[in-house]
Amino acid sequence: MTWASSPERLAALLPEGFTVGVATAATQVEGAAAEDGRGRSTWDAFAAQPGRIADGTTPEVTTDHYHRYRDDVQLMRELGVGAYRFSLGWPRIQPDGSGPANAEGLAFYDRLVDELLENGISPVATLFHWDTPEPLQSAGGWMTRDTASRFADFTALVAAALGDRVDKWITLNEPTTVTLNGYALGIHAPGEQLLFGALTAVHHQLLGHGLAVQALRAASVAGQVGITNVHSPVVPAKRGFVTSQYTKVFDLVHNRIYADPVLLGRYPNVPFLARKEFRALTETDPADLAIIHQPLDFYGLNYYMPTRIGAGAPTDASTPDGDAEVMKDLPFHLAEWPEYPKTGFGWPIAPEYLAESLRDYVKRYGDALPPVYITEGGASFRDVVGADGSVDDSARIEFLGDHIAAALSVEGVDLRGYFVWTLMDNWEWAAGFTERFGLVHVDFDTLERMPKASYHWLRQVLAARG
Ligand code: IFM
Repeated sequence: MTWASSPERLAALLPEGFTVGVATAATQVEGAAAEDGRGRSTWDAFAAQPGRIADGTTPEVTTDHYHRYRDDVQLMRELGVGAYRFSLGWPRIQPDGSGPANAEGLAFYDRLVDELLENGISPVATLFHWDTPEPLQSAGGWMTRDTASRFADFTALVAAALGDRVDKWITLNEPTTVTLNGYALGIHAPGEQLLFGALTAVHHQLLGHGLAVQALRAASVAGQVGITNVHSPVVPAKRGFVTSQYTKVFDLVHNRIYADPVLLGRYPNVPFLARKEFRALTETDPADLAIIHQPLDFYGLNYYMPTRIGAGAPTDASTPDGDAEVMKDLPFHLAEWPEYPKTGFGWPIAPEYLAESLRDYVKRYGDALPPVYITEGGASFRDVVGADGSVDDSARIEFLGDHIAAALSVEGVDLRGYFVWTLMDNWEWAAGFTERFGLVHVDFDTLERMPKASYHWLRQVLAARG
């Protein structure tokens, strides 16, 4: 066990008022995919295509949170977390992606928010966690500018219904992942393989973010407003000009082209060798940047792992989230991290890079950086269920303790909280049910929930806080 996996030691590090929460997303936990008027999302369509999901499963049932949310809120209450980050299913609320709200769909979130508040847990709502309604996807999804306006309309609908009770609003979750996995590499919905052509989807997502912030402010929502992206510090595999240029390009693609326009109101400078590829961003209308650059109450950062870049085309198709043959067309590759232990997904466990991410944000954005929440952090492991039903996931305990402690070690950042990904094992996108990230084990046949050792550990940490 590492130093920070002692509950007492970790509890002593947590500043007063620091939020410890858990996070989920609608597609991954709700199920009830055809109930109460819910429409289809791009992920329903993607999962229905043969070969797209590792175990051939779909978002149809997942953990059935839609029906079991009361039990799940009790699990959170017993755990002692202060906040629950969930996402509002766009096709559940607006089945076609436009027009009036589906009252039954909206009523689910109304019940969920009230249940959380009655149990002393702050509701943190993500507006877009990847579930573009299928009709909007068929019209081009985020490659189409109109999707940004439809997203603003959706935001206005939910702001009117929940704006008096939601504590924090997150416009987009991980636009990086949507762009890279969904539009560039084709391993997530909608399955496009556009490589740098996917950058058009960046601008439209960010425009959607800006318009959504405006819609939330226009509705005078009581809660705070922010955005979440996944940050991966990018480092070169070796010295040399070419490797350093590709490292910069990947840093832009993964991190800067999102955070810079949101926090600074401009797209970053692009290395000469990639000027042409980034035109979809660098030649945009400055009026759009003014919309994207909205004052925010907080910035959400998800952190899982760093990235190492080597020059030269990849020799295999592997990416952190699955194989993408199209990767081989790139002039650089994602290099290994042999010096670190790995999660079940094979991701390097490197908490010092979370600290590095925060230091980097402070340095790059200075006063433009609002208070920060780590809105996701966690790890998948091949958990083994013991004969008595218990799951001894000590690797997850170490992961969480070390990452929270690393984040808290950084000076000069106004860090307000850490949300564990995730409350319970769920449907991990293209990996289906093969990667388990939860504090609570879910038997996907019976849907029975069984707290793992990491759940009991976090409960001890939070209890020891006093
Ligand atoms: O499960 C995902 C989540 O939806 C977004 N962030 C990364 C998690 C783990 O892959």
